[in-house]
Amino acid sequence: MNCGGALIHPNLFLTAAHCHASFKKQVFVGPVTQYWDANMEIINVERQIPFPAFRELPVDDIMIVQLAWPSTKATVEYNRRAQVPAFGDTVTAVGAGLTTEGGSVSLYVEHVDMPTTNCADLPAWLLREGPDNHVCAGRNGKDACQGDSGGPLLANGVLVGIVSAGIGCGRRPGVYTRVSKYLDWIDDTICQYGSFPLPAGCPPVTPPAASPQNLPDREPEEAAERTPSPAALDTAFPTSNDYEKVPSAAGTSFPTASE
Ligand code: 4AZ
Repeated sequence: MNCGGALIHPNLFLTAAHCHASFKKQVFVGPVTQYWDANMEIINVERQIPFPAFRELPVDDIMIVQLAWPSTKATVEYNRRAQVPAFGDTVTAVGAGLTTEGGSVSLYVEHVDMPTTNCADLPAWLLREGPDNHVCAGRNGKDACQGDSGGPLLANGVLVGIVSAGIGCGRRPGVYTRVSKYLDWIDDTICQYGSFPLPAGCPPVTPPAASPQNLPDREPEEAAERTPSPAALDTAFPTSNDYEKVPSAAGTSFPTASE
């Protein structure tokens, strides 16, 4: 079963850590349906960055996937406020997963509006971290289902949750990873793995000046004779190398329909 995700930076999307098997090689970016659509972009996966503490669903079920080149699709704003969504707020789950429990996958990206609900009537194994790390929402037939995992839960168009787990579909509230709990990690990961331009809040990228401390541990005369090989420069300045590589790859490999 496939998973969804939400683009939070041109080359990074947010999804569930338990979706790692779905995002190994390539992803479709767009409003993704089950059949080919000329608006979809096909982009290779560069790396998966699961939240470091993730072990098994539904604890810390959050991951960022780095694309090999940036998407041209619009990114979604992610929620920065711990008090959002408030209890009872209307939230919207988006995905192309099953339309009913045990049913068939949707041919279209669909969405469902529902109120956030109390997580307390879910079994303990679903809420091992306590409700703070989750948003619970839905029931009475309004819910995410298999195949929607990793996809967005929105409040007023802002990403507040990630489809994570549930008991069946439409019977009990669904469990979503609460995005605002992982804000520092998301911000840091964007600064570390995002394509340029980076968000204004990222530390400035200044390649370290070549100095004896940056060279391999050798005798001074030997180090002075050494000219750094291209490979050594790659390791020393990964960010400037990325900067040159990413835009040209986007232009040549997979032109989009609009070009
Ligand atoms: C799943 O298996 C899944 N009802 C995701 C969400 C829900 C159930 C199952 C919520 O991906």
